[in-house]
Amino acid sequence: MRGLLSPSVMCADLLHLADEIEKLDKLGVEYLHIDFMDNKFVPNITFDTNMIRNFKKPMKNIRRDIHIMAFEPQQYFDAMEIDDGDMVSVHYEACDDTHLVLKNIRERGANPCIAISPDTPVDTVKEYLSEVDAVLLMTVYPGFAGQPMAPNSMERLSKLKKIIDESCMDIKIEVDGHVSWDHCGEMRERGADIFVAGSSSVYGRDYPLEEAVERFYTLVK
Ligand code: S6P
Ligand code: MG
Repeated sequence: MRGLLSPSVMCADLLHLADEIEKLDKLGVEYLHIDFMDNKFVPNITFDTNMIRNFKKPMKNIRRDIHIMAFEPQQYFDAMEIDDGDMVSVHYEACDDTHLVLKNIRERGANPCIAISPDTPVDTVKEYLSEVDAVLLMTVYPGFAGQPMAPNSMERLSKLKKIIDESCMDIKIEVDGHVSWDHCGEMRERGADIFVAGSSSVYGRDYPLEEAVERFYTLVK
């Protein structure tokens, strides 16, 4: 299966979001990466829950890939209208009871994912593998687009791939943060399946969106 693309909507043209989403949908892009922040777990704010709910409107085939960078993420699920078709990542570092939060996502018919920040040991995810469909490996510190890659990210990715292979479970690896033109190919080789593409690739404004998407798929096939 080819590498799957999840363009980060916080890096898109914010004044024309419906058009941007429609364009990605028509291009056959798998996911729309939506960052939600509470200004506590991370020192920033992006889209509110109302907007995240409204992102559904222009979507036909593309799916929401909601990355919640917030403490106690379950408090936002109703307002975001999380349901089947959504992929939802919650941070291990932000949940009191991560098992319960992942179960809540599953019960809504969505795909639960566990996210880990760069300073969290990769081994931490072992305990959750039977409850998730993907692990989101942060390759920058959560909170902002346009950052350099966090140290040891490539080694961490290989380690995560080994852990998942050894588990013999069907779990995808999503990489998020400085997934650049220069790094995405190596990330694919090291085992990443889903690629969050932001200002360092698809939204770098160096190519028109259609061309950028095509170029990305070629690099991660
Ligand atoms: C960061 C967020 C990410 C960014 C993405 C942007 O807190 O979770 O999803 O949107 O990293 O891409 P880039 O290429 O600017 O790092
Ligand atoms: Mg993200």
